[in-house]
Amino acid sequence: MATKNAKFKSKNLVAVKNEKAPAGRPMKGRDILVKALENEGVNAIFGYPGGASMEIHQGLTLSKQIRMILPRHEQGGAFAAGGYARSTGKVGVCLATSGPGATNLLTGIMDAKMDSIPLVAITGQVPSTVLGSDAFQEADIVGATFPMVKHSYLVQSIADIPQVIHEAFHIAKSGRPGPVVVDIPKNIQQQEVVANFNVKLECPGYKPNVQPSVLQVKKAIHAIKGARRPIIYAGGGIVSAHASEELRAFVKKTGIPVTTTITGLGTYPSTDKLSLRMLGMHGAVYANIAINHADLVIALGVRFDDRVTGKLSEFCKEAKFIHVDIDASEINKNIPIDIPIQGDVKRALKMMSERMEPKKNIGPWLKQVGKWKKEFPLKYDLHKNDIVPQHLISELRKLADKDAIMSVGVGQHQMWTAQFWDFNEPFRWLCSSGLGAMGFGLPGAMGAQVAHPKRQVINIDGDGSFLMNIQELQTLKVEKIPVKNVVLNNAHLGMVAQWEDRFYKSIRGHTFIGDANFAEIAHAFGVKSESISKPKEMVPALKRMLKHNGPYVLDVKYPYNDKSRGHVMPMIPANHTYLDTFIDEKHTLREYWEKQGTLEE
Ligand SMILES: Cc1ncc(C[n+]2csc(CCOP(=O)(O)OP(=O)(O)O)c2C)c(N)n1
Repeated sequence: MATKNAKFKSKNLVAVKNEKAPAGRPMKGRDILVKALENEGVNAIFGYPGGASMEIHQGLTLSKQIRMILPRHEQGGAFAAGGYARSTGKVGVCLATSGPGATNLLTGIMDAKMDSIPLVAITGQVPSTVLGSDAFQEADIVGATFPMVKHSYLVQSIADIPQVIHEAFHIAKSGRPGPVVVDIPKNIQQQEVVANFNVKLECPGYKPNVQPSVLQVKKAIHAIKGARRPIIYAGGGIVSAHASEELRAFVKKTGIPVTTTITGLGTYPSTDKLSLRMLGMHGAVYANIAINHADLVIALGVRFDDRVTGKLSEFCKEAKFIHVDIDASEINKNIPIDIPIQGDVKRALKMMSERMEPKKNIGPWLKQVGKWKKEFPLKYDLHKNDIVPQHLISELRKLADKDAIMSVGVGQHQMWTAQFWDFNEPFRWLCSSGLGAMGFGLPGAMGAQVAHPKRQVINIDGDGSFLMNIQELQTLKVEKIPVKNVVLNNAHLGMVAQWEDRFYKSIRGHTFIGDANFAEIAHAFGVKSESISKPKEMVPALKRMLKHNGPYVLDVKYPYNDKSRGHVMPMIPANHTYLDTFIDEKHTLREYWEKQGTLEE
């Protein structure tokens, strides 16, 4: 990723000053900031005040364009800004005071970095006159976020504010999107100047190339024409590039099957015949078998994450790779690429589609892929007395609006939702994927609901994850944000307990958390709620939740301690290959094929 950090602004980012002094009345720095944000089209900010940022909050009270949402923890604000961005494709904005306020943003900033989410995090800073003196609530937030951001600014002159904000938004959303920090000392917020909003972009060191090379595209087309077992491996880059339509057109034209990463869910309809749903550690068995039997992998906006590849040296040993990515540093990072295409994946797909004809030589491959799909479906068993989470997710999918936006925490519930929800469109799936940050679900959903007040926004959370930002229930209540929360409450840190069962002889190393009654907690926040535990209660309770026109918490109690239902299956243990997939609780794919006499290694 092209990153630049400037604790003190680098020469090439010094504000472009107009020759003539601007006309107009003097404005405070805080008001210049608010106007600059309005000029970027900002309509919501998730911000928590303090001494070094209250000046900005005063400015925001005067804005007619910007809705200020007060989260109850800065981490909630940063995740909410991420949820806003993930559901719109626009830049999410969060705001915090200096010191502890700023440091509380870190996890949300890192989450945006890992999943390439456009985010601008604004922090108040101690006055520039005392910077570096360990002043009260001073923290070097530019330094602390250095490895997490795409760029950062410590504003040193009030005159720079319009330029800095314009650049920050441009950098956050262009090329490979990511987080940008803007740190503004309090005295600069309070100074006055006649501002110049007529700013131009002057970033000579940052000009991401978007145009794919025609020569490389031609090479890719040649390889695709010749391939007999091609597969598309699509990721979050398709979402960032708004390239889902182009992906669908390319698949329609070529007939090549598609598997997606967890961030790529929704870029291709998961119920389509050519969809192989999600691949990787908890992906569909057939997706992992297919990609490992492919002769050509067309990787689009992906980063060959270890949760996808498993043991790198064994990943897709028979395949050639085409890799399209806007970020040159991703190409050849984990896997040597045969045909690299650096550029905008939307453009690359258009160029390839224009020059492609339908593939006629992949009939046997599609037949084989179809067989695997039939043989290894994603499945679960029902239980007479207990609610089965996968079943609940499938039932909720039937009851929810088709364009509902889904948010999740991190753990088993997250993987079950990824497996059993049908995703048809991008920007409807909010999931801390690369960072895997528990606590994302509720505030992530909150941010999306602010962006889409009329849409259904549902958070399927784990009890452990929900507890990490449970204070945001108060925000939902006070701000009238009608997020629906389903807490899959197994009294455990389920995913870690699953690893304990599989790799540590079920010794519980602090993974039992106790069975809280989340309905009662929600009630105390003034949020409507219900607690259920019996299968027959499930559908009526889900209906009641969806019908309610305010925020809601449905506490779903189910037992963890039944191995035959308690684990997320299938599972490829970390750093293993698709042959080591546990296709059920006890058996690997290797064992299954050995027994059938069909194993070839
Ligand atoms: C902030 C944070 N801390 C720790 C972890 C490690 N971790 C991954 S999954 C998990 C358990 C999640 O439990 P819960 O939210 O109850 O969901 P479940 O797995 O039971 O569905 C933990 C502790 C994490 N991903 N994020």
